Amino acid sequence: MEFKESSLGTPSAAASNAYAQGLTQFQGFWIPSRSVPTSSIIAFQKYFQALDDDIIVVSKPKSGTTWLKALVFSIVNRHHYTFSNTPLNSTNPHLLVPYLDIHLYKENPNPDLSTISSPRLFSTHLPYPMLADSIKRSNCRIVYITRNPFDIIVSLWHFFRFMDDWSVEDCFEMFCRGEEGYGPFWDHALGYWNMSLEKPSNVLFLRYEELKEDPVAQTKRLAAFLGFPFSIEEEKTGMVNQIVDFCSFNNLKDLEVNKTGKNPGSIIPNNKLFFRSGKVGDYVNHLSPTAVERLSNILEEKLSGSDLTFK
Ligand code: PAP
Repeated sequence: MEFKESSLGTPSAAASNAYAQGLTQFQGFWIPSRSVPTSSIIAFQKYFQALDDDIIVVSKPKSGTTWLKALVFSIVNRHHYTFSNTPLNSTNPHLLVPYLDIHLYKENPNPDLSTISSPRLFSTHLPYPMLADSIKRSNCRIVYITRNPFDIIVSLWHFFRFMDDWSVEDCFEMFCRGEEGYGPFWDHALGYWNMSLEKPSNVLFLRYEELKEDPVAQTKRLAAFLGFPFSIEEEKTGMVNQIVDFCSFNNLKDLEVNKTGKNPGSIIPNNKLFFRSGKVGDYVNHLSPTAVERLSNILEEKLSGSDLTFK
């Protein structure tokens, strides 16, 4: 196993960028090892035993994870809760669909997950090659969400301003080098893209922009994939729309827990940071056309030979 500390291009950027300084190259990807020690990844890979009905939400940070967790939780638990008593009213989605690496295997190298009721909902930002073998061998379902990388950069830059005095250009440069949390971006996305083609009943590949464009259709697609399809009766009575509305940016961001709450044990100072603007295409306000062209060229090269494209 190879470890390598991140080195930023310029000493001044390195001095001010705590996020980048915390990156460690591990098993071919850049891991934010302050929040995800490599020991917790190793423990997860060694001990996690996937069950066939497990559901695992996967993403790179800032791709729509919080939104997808809320949707998955709502779809799977819709017969257990109403919209007035769902735990989502008082608990941030990240706690309801916990991270295997950032939470569970960090707190305890071999946690007892046997008491969690089925289907168990987990999440991770880890790339496909780093998943526990038991996941790859099992029949469990992986839902992957990705987003156009330009908006990811802007979202990431804003997010880490709570601890980093960095510019959007610093963030952009790191991204282009592939040197950002769980990056390179293209290798992360390609891993799940290829698996979604190879094992379509086990890996669903979603895009933030498609979810924004037609949330009802994508939520139905998601529910069917998860094995919790909406009945005709549910569709008629508006259940899909209600879930979509409940999990919308405007509704979630205004819940007290997401306005003023903080997840216990998290390095993130408040849940509000998970809800910034929730828009597609905000990058045009922050990245120059030259920068966009440069990253587009990098992506074209890195994704060549695959059908994977980003809007
Ligand atoms: P995470 O990796 O830290 O969990 P993640 O949830 O993947 O972050 O992404 C956060 C982005 O999703 C933010 O985008 P922005 O910075 O461009 O605004 C956030 O606003 C957006 N987001 C959060 N919840 C929703 C939602 N319900 N609908 C749409 N976008 C959302």
